[in-house]
Amino acid sequence: MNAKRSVGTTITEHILTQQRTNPEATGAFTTLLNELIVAAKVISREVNKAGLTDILGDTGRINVQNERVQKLDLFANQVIIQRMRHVGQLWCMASEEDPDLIEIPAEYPRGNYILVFDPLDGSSNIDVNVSIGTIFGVYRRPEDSHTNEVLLNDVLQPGVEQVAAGYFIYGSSTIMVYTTGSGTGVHGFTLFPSVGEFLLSHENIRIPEQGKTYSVNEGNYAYWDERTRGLIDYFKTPDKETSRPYTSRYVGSLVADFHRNLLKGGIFMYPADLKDPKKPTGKLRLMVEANPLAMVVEEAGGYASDGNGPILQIEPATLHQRVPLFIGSRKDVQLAEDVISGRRVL
Ligand code: AHM
Ligand code: MG
Repeated sequence: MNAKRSVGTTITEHILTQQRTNPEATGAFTTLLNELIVAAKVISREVNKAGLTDILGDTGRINVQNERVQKLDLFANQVIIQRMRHVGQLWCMASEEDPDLIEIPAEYPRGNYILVFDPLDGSSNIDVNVSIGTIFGVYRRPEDSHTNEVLLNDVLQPGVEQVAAGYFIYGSSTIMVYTTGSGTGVHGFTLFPSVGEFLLSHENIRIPEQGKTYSVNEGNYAYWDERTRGLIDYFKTPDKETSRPYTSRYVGSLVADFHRNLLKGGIFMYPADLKDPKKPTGKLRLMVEANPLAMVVEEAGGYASDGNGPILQIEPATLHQRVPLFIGSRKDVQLAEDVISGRRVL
């Protein structure tokens, strides 16, 4: 697609064009993605007026991760579930906000796709007008699944099995970034509120091989092991030859931190820490946060690791399992993996 023709390309047009290049495509996936986009537009509208309505704030309910659920999280979760359950393309869904799988009610037809999502990531930032986002991944129901029952095992697939992944970022503008993998590229679309359409704004995003930015919550320094501390110290230590020190940027919304690093280069880290001995594996969730962004970053030429190997190869054991996450520019993440795994001593 040349630059001239891509001006004004809507997301729907883009998905349809991609669909036509795949002779096996039935249009089911296009329908699914279109409905998700409608849900995101509704969430975006609500996020934009959050400061104006009493929807802002805390419901007092505690979610499955033992965190307080804010009203907008609940709203976003409901919007996605209600819009997606009737499209007829989904076998089931899984959300960060729900402890169990979300089944498709009997009155609606079921399909063969599985949608996993974090409806509103970065929830601690809702009240303070900092960017937040929706993260999603799409899988196919395993072909050897013959029962009519929805099984957890259908969903617990490694990230490499995703057929699509992406996110919506509700920031200074609302942007959707998605990929369908297999060399189709990562593309970004900006919502034009006056026309209510996502238009192609970032075609074929490539993340720089190496960045100059590191993003991590350094307040956790005291809870990290020696290797992790050494790694962060490395990024901060001046060295002309390797363009150090790196710049530190950390918003506290994964989508926002990831999106900046995707466009400009850099590494985002949420390492394992010893703060809560019951959760020695970091904070972020494999299925709804790490895997979708890992698919995006790898398709854009970057890498995502848990400190030992690729995020996308991890066989999930539970729906809400957490994982250490190092994600971004390939060289930076490879270095992090080498250090965390002990293969390289700095
Ligand atoms: P959430 O899903 O409850 O919003 O939590 C995930 C968020 C990420 O967006 C962000 O990267 C991380 O938590 C920030 O955590 P911390 O405040 O510990 O730095
Ligand atoms: Mg989240």
